[in-house]
Amino acid sequence: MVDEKKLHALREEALAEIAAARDERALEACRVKYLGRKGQLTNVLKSIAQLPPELKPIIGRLANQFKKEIEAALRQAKEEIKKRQEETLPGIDLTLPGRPYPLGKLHPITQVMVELCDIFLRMGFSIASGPEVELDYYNFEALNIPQDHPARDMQATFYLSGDKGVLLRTHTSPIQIRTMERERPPLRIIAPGKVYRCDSDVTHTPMFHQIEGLMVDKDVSFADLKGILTLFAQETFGSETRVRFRPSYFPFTEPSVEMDISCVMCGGEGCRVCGQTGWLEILGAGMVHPNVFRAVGYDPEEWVGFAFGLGVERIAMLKYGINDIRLFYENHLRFLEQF
Ligand code: 2NM
Repeated sequence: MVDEKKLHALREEALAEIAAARDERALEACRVKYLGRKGQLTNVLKSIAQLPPELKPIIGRLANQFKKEIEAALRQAKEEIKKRQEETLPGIDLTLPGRPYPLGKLHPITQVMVELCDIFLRMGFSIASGPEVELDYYNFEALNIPQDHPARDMQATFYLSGDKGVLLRTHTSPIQIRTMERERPPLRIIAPGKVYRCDSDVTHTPMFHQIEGLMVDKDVSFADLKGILTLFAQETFGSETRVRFRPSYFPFTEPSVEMDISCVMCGGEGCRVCGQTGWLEILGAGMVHPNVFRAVGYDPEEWVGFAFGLGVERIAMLKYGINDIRLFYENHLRFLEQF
């Protein structure tokens, strides 16, 4: 026969076992033991009918109250076990940092190309482009470099046709010629791109990059050339950079000059990089030759212009203190990742 004392003891036992259960299986065992079809509390509830009438309501009420309490305790314990399992999923530690994600970037030569082009874009120049496979006419003839001109050997050309009429452009000047053929002045353009010369050592690769520029108007002067190229040098190498212009020769400009900057390594004192001169050559330039204007149908009496050309790899080498141009094209990640 159950009495109140036994019933209280049964409740204590059940709640203690539920509290001690570590997993869902242990919890289910508790439920079966007390509330199952043959569970201890179920048996009590079944036996109420045989109790003396005065005990029936007391034991009945108590047993039903305990049943609810045990059911609630089972529910709560189940939820806590589930929560603890979610927090400790095997093999997944949500506090670990993410895996490093290697980012790609632009090639250093492309980075310098963009940087140099931006300087000219800010000064009002527009970007022009053209084919890398060119005709002799655009690469040489229209640039005042006739068939027998020594400048043709100077730029060891890759020819693509037996009659030498088709070639890989040796400079980006044919872009300027094509642009002048298409458009009337005033003109202010830069021509960035790949160029090809049969040449290979620590300072030459068979393919390299050039940026050439051209400004044509009624009243462009050599002073404009000096002003724009001085500003370009100071934007590229720092505002303390000094420049000097030396007389030179190009078939497509007259007069022609080469521009030097004060040495980026020693600041002009003289060092190994500048060969103790304090100066570094960075570009060639000049006033466009009247024959070039005639070739594109501009009247040389009406229009004047200046043009310039520079090698992007050379500027990148000076900017970053690199002594072998081939490093740019060996594609070693430990080199490329530094930029
Ligand atoms: C240079 C140096 C001087 C040049 C000239 C032209 C054109 F098409 F307008 F005649 N384009 N680029 C030029 C002038 C290029 O490179 C060292």
